[in-house]
Amino acid sequence: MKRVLLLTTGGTIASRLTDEGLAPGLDGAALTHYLGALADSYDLTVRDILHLDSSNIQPEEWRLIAQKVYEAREDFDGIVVSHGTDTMAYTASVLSYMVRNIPIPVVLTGAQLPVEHPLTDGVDNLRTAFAMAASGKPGVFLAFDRRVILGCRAVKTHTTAFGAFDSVNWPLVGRVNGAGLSLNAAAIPPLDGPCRLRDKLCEAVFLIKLTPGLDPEIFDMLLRMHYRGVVIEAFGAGGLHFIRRNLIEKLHTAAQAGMAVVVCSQCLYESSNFTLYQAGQKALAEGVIQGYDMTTEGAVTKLMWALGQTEDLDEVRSLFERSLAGERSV
Ligand code: ASN
Repeated sequence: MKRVLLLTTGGTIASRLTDEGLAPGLDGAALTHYLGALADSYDLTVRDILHLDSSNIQPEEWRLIAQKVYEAREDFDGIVVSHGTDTMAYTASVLSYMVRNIPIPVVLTGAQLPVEHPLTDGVDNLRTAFAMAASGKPGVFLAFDRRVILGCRAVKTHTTAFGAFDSVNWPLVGRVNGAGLSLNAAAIPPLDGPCRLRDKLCEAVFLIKLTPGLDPEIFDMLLRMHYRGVVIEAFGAGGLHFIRRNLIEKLHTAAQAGMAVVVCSQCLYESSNFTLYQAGQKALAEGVIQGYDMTTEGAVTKLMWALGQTEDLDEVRSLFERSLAGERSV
């Protein structure tokens, strides 16, 4: 029997109705009760580490989850982390960097309906997550709606549908069907070294979604607030406005002040290409880093992580030129 560790953190899957709406109230023992006979298929250990709606999961909680995962890596064949869906893609992305090269599967899952609800999707999602955790395939993954997604490529795209997550710019890692759990080996990046816990983060990273006419003074405010990194979701393949309100000028100011700027597309699918248009090339000339086909969640957490590892902006740039866990196509 495969040794599987279930780390619980809260989320809808573990929620109950309170006077103030749904809130996490069930522990891991209650979750496993709903697994029924499935729990007997694994040598299961349960550890409750948090009881939070994932809106309250922040860098402090990411570090705790990463530490618990890292500590358990040699004692289990796989780890399942139950987690709220709202910020699960951020946690999955940041874990991909913090416990990079983890030698076992780490699988995040949750639900759109509490496990106590008669129509819950939670049991099904846990089933998929346990099967992936027992697969022997190393990496950080997200299991939902009978599909397995590479952690740093997952995006929450639906508020209530059971198929809440998409695998963005990356093939599905696995699917559950009549053949069981069918895995796509090509979608699982190979390990490229030993696993070390690298959980230092720089939380001073801001995300800007450009809107037509956005006031460039936003950059002055961010510098005054000591932000060290900014991810800009720019227009289309890669463009920022520079007439009347000159964002490019502010990119120059930001670069001079030592701020790392990553530019992505606000389109969910396909890659950025800032060389295509004048409105993108001008940004590249100011030294911004391209996000290419990374998800916003993958880019924001990578920037927090990279700035936590080094203060040298050239090193940050070189971390973005590489794929650390499959987060960008190279
Ligand atoms: N608000 C919940 C959470 O993220 C949503 C969910 O889990 N479906 O914790």
